[in-house]
Amino acid sequence: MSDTNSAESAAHPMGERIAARLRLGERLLLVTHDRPDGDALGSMLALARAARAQGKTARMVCREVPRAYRFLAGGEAFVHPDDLRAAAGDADRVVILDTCSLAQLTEVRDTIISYWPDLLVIDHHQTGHDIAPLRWRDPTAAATGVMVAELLDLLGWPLDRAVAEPLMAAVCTDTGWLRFSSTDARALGVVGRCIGAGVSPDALYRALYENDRPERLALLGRMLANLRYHDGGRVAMMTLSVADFAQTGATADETENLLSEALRVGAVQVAALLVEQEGRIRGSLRSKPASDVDVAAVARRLGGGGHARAAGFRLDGPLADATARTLEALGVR
Ligand SMILES: [Mn+2]
Repeated sequence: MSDTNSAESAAHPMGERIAARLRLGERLLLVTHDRPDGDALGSMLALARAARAQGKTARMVCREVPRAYRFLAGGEAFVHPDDLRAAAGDADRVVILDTCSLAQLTEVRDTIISYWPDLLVIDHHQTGHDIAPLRWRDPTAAATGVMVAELLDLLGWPLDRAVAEPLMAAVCTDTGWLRFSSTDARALGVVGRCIGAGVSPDALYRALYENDRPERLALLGRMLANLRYHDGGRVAMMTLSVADFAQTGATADETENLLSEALRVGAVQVAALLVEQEGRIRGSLRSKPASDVDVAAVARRLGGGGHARAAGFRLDGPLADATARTLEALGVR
C-alpha cells in the first residue's frame, strides 16, 4: 500500500500537492467548462461524492445538466451560475475540472477568480493558461476522470459504487466507450476498478448511448443530409442550422458526439461539424489517428483548442462563411 502511494506521488507531484490542499479543505466548490460533457460532469460528481464521504461539503456549479447525463446526477442539486456569488461565499477550495481555459469558464470566471489562492485545476487538455496557482495538467490522461481516480488514491478516499458510476462515465464518454486512441492501460485500469466497485458496463452503456430522444435521431438525419465530402473524400464537412433545430425539435446539447458518425466512412480522415446558435457558429473537429491532422492545431488557427483527435472553436456567422473558413484552416481548397 505504501509502495503504491509513493509510486503515485512520484508519478504525480502536482497531483500530490492538490491532494494535500483538498485534504485540508472543508467546503469545496467544483466548477467545470461551459457546456459540460460526460467527463466534466462525471469528474465533478465523483469528486463531490468522495469528498462528502469524508465529511466535507461539496457543491457543483452547472447551469443545466445535459439530458443525456441526468441519470448520473440523480437527484443532486447544482448551483446555478447566476447564484454562484452568494453560494460560493464560504468555499475554502475551488476546483476547476476538465479545462484550463478561462474562455471555457465564461459563467463562473468573474466569481471564482476572487478565490485565486484556493483555486485548483485538474485537467487533461493540451491547451490552457495559468488560471490557478496549482494546476495539475496531464495531456497523457485519457480523461479528467482518470486523474480524479488517481487523486482519490493519493487522498486515500474510497472509490465506492456511488463514486465509480460517474467516474466510469467520465472515462468512457471521453474515450468514445474506450475506442479512441487515448484509451490506454491507465484508463482501462480505472474502468476495471469501477466495474469491481459494482458498476454494470452494459447498463451504463445503455443509459449513455441507447437512451436518445427521437428528436436527436432526426437531428442526426439532418446532419448527414448536410454532409459534403472534400479533398477526395478525406474531409467530411457537416452543418446544422437554426432551422434544423427548429424543425426537428432537438436541443443544442443533443449534438454531442454526433459528428463522429461521419468517421464510419473509411476514406474520411477528418470530420467537421458547424452548429449555428444565436448568430454564432460552434465548430467541432474529429480526426482519425492514422491521419496526419492534429485538429487541436486546426482549432487554434480558428481561435479554439482541444486535443489532437478532438477539438473545438467558435466563429462568427453566417454558416456559409464559417464553413469556408473551416475548410481553409483544414487546408482544403
Ligand atoms: Mn475531458
